[in-house]
Order: sequence, then C-alpha cells, then structure tokens
Amino acid sequence: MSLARTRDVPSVPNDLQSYWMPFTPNRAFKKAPRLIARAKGMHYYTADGRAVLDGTAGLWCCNAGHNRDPIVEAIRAQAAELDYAPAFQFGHPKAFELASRIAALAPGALEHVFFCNSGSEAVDTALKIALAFHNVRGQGARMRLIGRERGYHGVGFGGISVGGIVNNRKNFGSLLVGVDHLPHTYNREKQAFTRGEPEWGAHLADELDRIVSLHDASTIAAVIVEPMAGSTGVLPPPKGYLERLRAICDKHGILLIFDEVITGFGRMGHAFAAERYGVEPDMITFAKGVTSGAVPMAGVIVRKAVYDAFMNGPENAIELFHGYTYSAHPLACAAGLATLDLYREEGLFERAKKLEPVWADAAMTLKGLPNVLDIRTIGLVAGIDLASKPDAVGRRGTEAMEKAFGEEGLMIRITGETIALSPPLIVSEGEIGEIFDKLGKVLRGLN
Ligand code: PXG
Repeated sequence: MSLARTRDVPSVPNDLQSYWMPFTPNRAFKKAPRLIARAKGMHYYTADGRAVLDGTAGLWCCNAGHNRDPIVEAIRAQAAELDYAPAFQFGHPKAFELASRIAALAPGALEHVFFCNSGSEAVDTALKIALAFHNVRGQGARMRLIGRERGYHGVGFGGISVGGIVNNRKNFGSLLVGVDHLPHTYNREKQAFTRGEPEWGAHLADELDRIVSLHDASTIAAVIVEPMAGSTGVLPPPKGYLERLRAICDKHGILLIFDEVITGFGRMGHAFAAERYGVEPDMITFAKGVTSGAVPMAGVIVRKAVYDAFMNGPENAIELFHGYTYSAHPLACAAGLATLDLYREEGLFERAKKLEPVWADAAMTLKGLPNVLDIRTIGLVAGIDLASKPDAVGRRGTEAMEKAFGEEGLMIRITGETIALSPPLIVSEGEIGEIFDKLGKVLRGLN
C-alpha cells in the first residue's frame, strides 16, 4: 500500500478489494456495496445520509439501540483511564464487577463467568470446560459432545462440529471426532404460523435417550443447544422440549449447555431464555447483547458445582489452561456495565416481554402475501420463510434484503430463504408497524 493512499483515506473507500468480507458474496457486494456510516437509536445511516430502520439490531446484538450516550461515554472514559491490563495473573476491577452483575442476572446456581470475545470463543470455551470438568472428576471417558441439526454455535472448530449447518461444515475437514446430533425441531406441517412455542415436537428431545443408548452415558460429556435456534431461521423450542432435555441430561449425568448468544439479554423477554422456560442449564454462553454490540465481548456462565470441581487441586496451580489475551478487556467491561445499567433503568427486558404480542400480531399480518410459506414469532424475533425460485434457491431472500435496504430503508437479515427480524428492544409500537409495513411492500414487489 502506498503512503499516499494511507494518508488520504477518504471517509467512503473507493477501493473495496482488500477487505475479504465474512459470510458475504464478496464479488456481488463489491459491485453494489451497502455501506453503513453512522447509527443512532433505531436507525442506521448510509454513507450518503439515508436513514435505514434497524429491524435486526445489527446482527442480533444492539439490543439497547445504537450509539446510546451512556455506553458511548463509558467506553470513552474507560479508554482514557485504563486501556488494557493483562488478563492472566492480573485483573482489573470492572472485570470482577461485570462478572458479578452477569451472574446475578443468570438463574439459580449459575454463579461464575469466564470471559471471551466472541460467541464462537464462548462456545469452544464451554465445550472445553465440559470435557475438563469430567476429567477433573475422574470421568475422562466422557468425551462425546452432542449438538443439534440446524444448530449454529459459531465458527470455531468446536462450534462447527456441534453445529448443524452443512455449508459451515463441509469444507473444513473431519472436525471434532465423537460428535453426534439431535434432530432439529422444525416441522412446517405441524407448526406453521405458530406464535411462540409450538405445541408439537417435545418428543424430539427423547432422541437424546436413543443417542445415549447407542454410545452409553459414560462416554457423553455435554449437550449444547440454542434455546431458540436463531441463525437457521428462527426455530422456537416446542413446548416442554427443553425441560425434557434437562431431565434426560440429569438422568445420565450429562452437562447441558444453552447457547444464549442470541437469546440472552432480553431478546426473549427475560435476561436469559433459561429463565423464560424455568430450565437451568449447567452453562450458558453469551455474547452480542452483553455490550449491545458496542465492543466485542462474550463469555460462559458456569454453574457453581462445575466451577467448584476445578477448585480442589493445589491453590497455586492454574485450574483451567484456557483463556484469551482480551478476556474481560477493560473497554468491553466498561461497555458491558453501562449496557446492563441501561437495560435495568429502561426496563428493556420487560419491555420486550410486553411487546411480544404486539410484535407477533404485526408479523402475522404478512400471512397470505405472495411466497410466504410460514411465519414464526417468539420474544422480539420473527422468522418468515419464503418460497424459493425454482432455479435459484436463496435468490428471493437476497432480493428481499436488497429491496428492503435500497428502496424501503429497512435492514432485514436473511438466512437462505428465511427473513429474520430482531429489532433493538427500544423499538416503539409505531416502529414495529413500520417494519412490517415496509416488509409487506417489499414482499408484494418481489417476483
Ligand atoms: N452461537 C450462537 C447461537 C450464535 O447465534 C454464535 C454462537 C457465534 O458468535 P460470534 O460472535 O462468534 O459470531 C452465534 C452468532 C445470523 C447471524 O444472521 C447469527 C450470528 C452471527 C452472525 C449472523 O443469524 N450468531
């Protein structure tokens, strides 16, 4: 790169080639880029100043809305006070404070927090803690991990191994060995146009018993599921399903991990989905909403008995050989504390709960529009399945996203042919109407 080029970096780049974009068709994007320059509250603003209503809280993360003053101020003040402190063998006060605050939000005996920087790291951390937990208790034969079809647990090798998305797995070798998968819980015939948890499907949890009888419980370390599968198109858990998984795990001494990277911090009307269902897992992974997306941060909340199992060796020995340079980074902790304050002061989790029926009603107004095959809602989340074009699977979804952004000023997220919506929890009833009006226009205009 020439010096001249670095010196005169324009606010809108004129060469998009260097950046290899994640989970994006790079060549198509670079021909018709969608650039976001600014955000405030419920809106993004494009580089040319157009307002775009945020129907997705970024990527399911900006739950408090964008660029909220108290979060911005906390990050600013922290950057001036302490940029970085070593995460190993040293600590800084806000790391301990944030861990206590998160543990207090989590249900029951989930009392300890291990910090990471992304959901993918949180998942790999939880899987490693599960394996190490059985080892320190002398049950090292418990090595198998159970995920679920259509599960998304990030992109680390652990996460894609227990994940159930074919495209995320097929090009990356043999992955972890000793992994099995539960069936996913979606059945359009039995569940179409359900608000909240579908009636049908709790029995699918019993597949865990079948997997246990195949491998024997003494070889199984943990089961990991998203309480609501977000990334593969919004799949709420069938009524009673998570309770049943918990009971089967208990029966066999298997750890249950809830991946709450999306469902945590208010998205389902509670601090965590575990609370919504009254099911206490052994670990919860979180990310995204913990800082409202403002600084990367993630972690694993661990049940006391699991943590305690590691605390039996010599006191001056490291208990878990795991961690990241940026675990509990000061900027992330400051952002996290300010975000949790905002959630509490504005009652945003309760707000999401209160708005859930309004949100569901508004989403269901799209029923009957061209190509709409199913609509699912839960908390402040909606998934809308579109029929594929016969010769171009995924194309209609992409067109919807492009049209929404370019013509209606609405940010939506697509996964395959499913539109996923998950607005910031500050969304007003008027803005909920606006989201679905705009989307309705988009759907009527698609061919
Ligand atoms: N677990 C779950 C349940 C997630 O949803 C991750 C782990 C990984 O987090 P990181 O921070 O490593 O990306 C996620 C991430 C989408 C979408 O459009 C979803 C995610 C990320 C990006 C897009 O559904 N979820």
